[in-house]
Amino acid sequence: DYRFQPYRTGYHFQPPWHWINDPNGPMIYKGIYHLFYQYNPKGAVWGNIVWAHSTSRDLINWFPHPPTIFPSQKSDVNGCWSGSATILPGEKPVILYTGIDPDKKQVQNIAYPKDLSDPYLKEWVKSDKNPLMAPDNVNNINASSFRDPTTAWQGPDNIWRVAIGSKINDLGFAILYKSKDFLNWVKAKRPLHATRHTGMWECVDFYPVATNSQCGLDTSTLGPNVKHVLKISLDDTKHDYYTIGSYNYTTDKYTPDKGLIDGDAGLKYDYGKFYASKTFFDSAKNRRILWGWINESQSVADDIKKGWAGVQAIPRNIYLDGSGKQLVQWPVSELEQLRSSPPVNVFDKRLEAGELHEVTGVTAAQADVEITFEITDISKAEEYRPRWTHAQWLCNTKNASVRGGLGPFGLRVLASSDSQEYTSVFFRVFKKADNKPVVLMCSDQSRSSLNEDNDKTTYGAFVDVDPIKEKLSLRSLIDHSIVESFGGSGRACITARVYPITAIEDKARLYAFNNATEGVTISTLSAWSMKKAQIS
Ligand code: DQQ
Repeated sequence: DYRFQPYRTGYHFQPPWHWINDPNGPMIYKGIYHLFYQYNPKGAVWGNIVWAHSTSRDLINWFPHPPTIFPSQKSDVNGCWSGSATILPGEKPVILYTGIDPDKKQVQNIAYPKDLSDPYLKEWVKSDKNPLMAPDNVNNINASSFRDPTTAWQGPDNIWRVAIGSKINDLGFAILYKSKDFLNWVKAKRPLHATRHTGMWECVDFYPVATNSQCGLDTSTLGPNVKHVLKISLDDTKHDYYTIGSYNYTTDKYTPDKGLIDGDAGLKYDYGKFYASKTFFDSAKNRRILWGWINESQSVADDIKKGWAGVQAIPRNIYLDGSGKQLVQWPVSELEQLRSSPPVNVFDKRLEAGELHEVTGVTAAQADVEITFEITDISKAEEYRPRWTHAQWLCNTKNASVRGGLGPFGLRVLASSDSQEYTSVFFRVFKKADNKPVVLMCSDQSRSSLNEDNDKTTYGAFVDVDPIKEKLSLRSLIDHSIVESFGGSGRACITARVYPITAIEDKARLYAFNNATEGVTISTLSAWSMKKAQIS
C-alpha cells in the first residue's frame, strides 16, 4: 500500500519515490549547494540510471530540479553512472562522469553548465569530444571495471590529475589520468595506488586534510601540514574504507602511513550501511563535507511495495583527528536548526544494573539524541582478550542482551513499549592486561523488527577514546527507518536501516539502558524532537 509510509524520512534526503544510490558531484557554486545522485526515474530497483539533481542553501532543506545528466550521447547511451565535480579556475564547474557506451563499455565523459549565470546550474551540456577516456587495445583497461572519476586536482606544474577506480582480477587500483586542458587526458604509466585482494574500487575519493586544524582544504592543496586521504568503496563488501597517507606529486604515488591497513581490514568511514560516499570542499565555510548513500535493509519485494529505496546520510563535516591516525565525522551544524527547543534533558543520572529509563516528551521516531556517560573506575570491566580484534564479531557475540561489567549501556531506539521491537546502540568497555580501556561501540539490529525479511546484521567498531579521561559520548540521529550513530565525538560511526512493524510514528519509544552488572552514570542526555526538513 503506497499510502502507508511510516518509513519515509523526516530530515534525511530522499526523493518522493523510486530508487536512489550514490551521491554524485557534490559542490557549492555561488552560495548554492548542489547534490546530484544516481536515480532510477522508473522504479524502486537499480536501473535506467540518470543524475537527479537538488539544490540547497543549508545542506538540509532541498529544492528538486529535473535530472541533469541522462543518456543522450553514444558515450552514455546505456547509463550515466557516478562521477564528480571540479571547480576550474574562474569559478567554472565541470563534471566528469562514467557513461556506459553502446558496447556496455565504461568510459569517462565531461559535461559543462549551459549557463554560468544560473546559480542552480539546471542545464548541462556534454562535450562532443566524449568519451575523453576509454578502454582500448593499447591501454589494457578492463572495460567493465573502469568507473567513477574523482574530483580532479591540479599540481604545482599546472597539470590536472584525476583518478578512476578499476581492477584486474582481485587487484584493485586507481588509474591516474593527466591533462593540461581538462579535455585531452593521457593515462599515467602507474596507478595512483593499488592493493591486492580488494577487488573493484568504486567511487574512489582522494583529498588533502590539514594536520594542524579541522578546516577543510581545497582538493589541489599540497604542502607542509597536509596529509592525503584515499577512500575506496569495495564492491565485494559494500563498505567505504580509507587510509591516511602521503601524496608525492612528482611521482604521482600515494603511500598510506605505516600502521594503516589498505582494504577490508582497514578503517571504515562508517561501520554500518554507508556506501559510495564522496566529499567536497565547501569554500564558503572552509570545511570538507562527506556525503554517503545509506542502502536498504529491506527485501527487494518490500522496496517495490513501498515504491522507493535508498536515502542519503546527513552530510558530515570530516577532518583529521588530533592523533593523526583517523578521521572524525560530525553532522553539519546546519542540522541543528531542525531541533525543537528546548530539548528533554537528563543530568547526572545513575543507571542501575539492568535499568531501562524511558525518555519521554520527544517524537522518538524523528529525533536527535546526545548522551554522555561518565566512567571513573574500570576495575569492574570485563577483561579484553587479544584475539577479539574484530569489532563486528564481538558485537554479535556480545549483543545487547549479554551482560558485562561495564556495558552494554547506551540507547534503545525505535522501540515498542512492549519490548518486542527495538534497536540498541551501545558501548561496552573492556580492560586490557595493563588496565588500559578498550571501547567497543555496537549497533544491534537483531531485535529491530518482527519482519523476518529484513537484513538485521549487527555492526560494531572500536572507538579510540579513553573513557576515564573524557566522557564517553554517543549521538544518534533517528529518522523513522534510519539510525545514524556517532560514537566518541565522531571517531566511530555506525548507520543502520531498521523497519519495525509496531514501533512506528507515535508508537516508537526512546530509552537509555544499562544492561551491565554494574551501574553507570549518565552525565548528560539531551533529546530533541526534529522538525521536518523541506526536501521534495
Ligand atoms: N554505482 C554506480 C557506479 C558505481 C556504483 C552505478 C557504486 O558508477 O561504481 O549506479 O554504488
